[in-house]
Amino acid sequence: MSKLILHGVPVSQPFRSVLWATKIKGLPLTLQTAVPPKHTTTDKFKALNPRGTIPVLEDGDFAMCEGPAILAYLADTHGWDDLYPREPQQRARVLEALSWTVGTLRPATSRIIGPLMRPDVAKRMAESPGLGASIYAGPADSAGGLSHVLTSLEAVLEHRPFLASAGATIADLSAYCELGQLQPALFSDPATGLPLFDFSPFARTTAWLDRMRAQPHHDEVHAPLREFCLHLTKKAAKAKAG
Ligand SMILES: N[C@@H](CCC(=O)N[C@@H](CS)C(=O)NCC(=O)O)C(=O)O
Repeated sequence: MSKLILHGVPVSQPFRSVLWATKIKGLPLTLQTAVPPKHTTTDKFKALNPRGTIPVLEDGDFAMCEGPAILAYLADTHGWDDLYPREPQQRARVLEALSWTVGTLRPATSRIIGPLMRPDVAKRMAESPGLGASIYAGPADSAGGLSHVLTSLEAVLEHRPFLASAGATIADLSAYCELGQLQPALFSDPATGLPLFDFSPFARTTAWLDRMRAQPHHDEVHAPLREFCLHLTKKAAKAKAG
């Protein structure tokens, strides 16, 4: 058994980004299923991560949470300098893009996909429509919010092919796991089969998504997301049929 244990589920965006990096780098990892909120509210899980979120990484007697921080930790401890450069200004670009993903991109994408994936999130959003940029909760014009966010992404991608540099870094893995899940090939509205977002006005973003889909292990890491969407689609059809 690897001394590294990753807790979570592959339909979780930050979990997927960490799993993807370890597959790209061939780093052995033990996976431990933790489904929120069922498994993440237990005392045992809270001892590992008092915030009660996935992913959580255990490295011997050290445990940590937050996908981007886990990516940075693994890169530093395993010398993944291509994915997380050590030169201060290059590293600053990666941190800039990671901060944007967590603070700006993820709230916008989660508002679209969160309620489709999780009934408890849908309920929370319906009860608190004015919670602004809080994760999984926000204004009803969620697609409009994401369009605004992607306008700024388009401006960044005018300068370089990936978010922080000429090659993919941990920032691209993290951002793609949030945004890429809205592509129809990975997830569509289970009730209607319709795409979750129209990427066609965003040419540079579309080209970046293509570049990210071409990264090693993309399909393998994203297969569970597609399977989950198909499962929800079947469930919705069954419910409709009565
Ligand atoms: N910023 C955190 C977000 C972690 C997070 O919110 N994870 C979700 C699943 S994707 C979760 O565990 N939610 C707990 C819950 O909904 O009870 C990260 O990047 O890891």
